[in-house]
Amino acid sequence: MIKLLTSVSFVFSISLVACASAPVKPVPPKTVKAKPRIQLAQNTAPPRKLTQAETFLAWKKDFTARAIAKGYAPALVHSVIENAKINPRAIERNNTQPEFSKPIWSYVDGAASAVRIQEGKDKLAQHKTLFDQIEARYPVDRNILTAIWGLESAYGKIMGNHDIIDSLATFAFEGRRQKFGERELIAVLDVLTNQTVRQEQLTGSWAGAMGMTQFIPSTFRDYGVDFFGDGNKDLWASEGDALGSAAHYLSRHGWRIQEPVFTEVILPKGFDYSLANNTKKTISGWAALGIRDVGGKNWSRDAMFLEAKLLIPAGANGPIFLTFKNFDVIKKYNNSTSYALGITVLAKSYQGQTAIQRDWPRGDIPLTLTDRKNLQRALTRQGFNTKGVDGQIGPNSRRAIRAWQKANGYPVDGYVEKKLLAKILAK
Ligand SMILES: [Ca+2]
Repeated sequence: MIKLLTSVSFVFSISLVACASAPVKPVPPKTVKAKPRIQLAQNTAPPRKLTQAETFLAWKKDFTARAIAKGYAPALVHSVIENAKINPRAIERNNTQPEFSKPIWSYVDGAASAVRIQEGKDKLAQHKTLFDQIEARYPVDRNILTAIWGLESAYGKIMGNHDIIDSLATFAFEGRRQKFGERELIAVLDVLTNQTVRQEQLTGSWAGAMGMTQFIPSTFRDYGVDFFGDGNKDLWASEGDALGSAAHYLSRHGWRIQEPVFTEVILPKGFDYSLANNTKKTISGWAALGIRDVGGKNWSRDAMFLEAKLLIPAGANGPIFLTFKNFDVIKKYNNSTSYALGITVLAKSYQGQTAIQRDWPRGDIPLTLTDRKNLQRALTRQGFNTKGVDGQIGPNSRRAIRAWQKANGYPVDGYVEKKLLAKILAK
């Protein structure tokens, strides 16, 4: 599920950062022609609210007309849209924002479960020739590809059996994923126009992600490959097509075969945590600030030139990382820090390597959605403006948290769990 803005890996995605939410909006009314005066005088009651079925039908007619106007074959558009049904699961998931967050360590541990590691090792052995062929065409680490395969669909065992067109039409006709739904339906029209896939193949998650690598239709259209050239891009039954497509995607987003994904580090006392997240420096630049490899090793000469960003996902008491370009490339696949860590830990596990040395602060309890809103209100009330109360901890909230920590004598790591929240609320 490669995604654009939102993570589409809903099977495993967690909401450390909550999804954007918006109230459910009805489809805007069409332009109403002026009615005869006499009717206006009589018609004083407010218009009846359309039923869901009526709104959906109106959307279908409107979308069909617009797609045909864009030049898609009318017969194709009708065959895609006419039989689309509302997917109740998609409606339900569309309208709820999860209240509870899973701690990052429980996601990362779960990603590299013993079963998933063993199955991945088996897949690497079983498909060795295929991976040789894929790596020859796209220079991407096979362990990472296998980890993506394992996390996205349990190596092809859990791909979802929803009709993708139903899910996307459901998003498109109302709610907070309207733009996504429409854009992805257009992508469906593109791939069916190209005839590289058949409409009945298009099954997947309630969220619109398909096949072993959980591609949404626009990703399928832009990055899907027919690896052995049999005329069908089969992300559901062909390992070559699925893994080749994922490799193509990572490669086009800038995967660097010679570089690691991240390296774990320790910070010197009194380190300026505000350098975390976005500041890019070479390893040599970070070393000059006193950052060291967690195991005390010296970095190689070559490594000193690599550019990296500092990641502090669980505060000053958790493991801390320098992340490289490849970390960002994995986040292009699924925009989640936990996902990028989980994929890398799993990929290293296939080779018997441990990616993270220091333990997580497992006693910490993550904030719920309500907690995050209360946090934003309390900070703003105390003069540390979060610029809104939406339960999403973005750059403004992070800045406000750091300012509060600084003013109150806490480590300025921008990390808040239940205990610190209680202290902030008590002020
Ligand atoms: Ca194929």
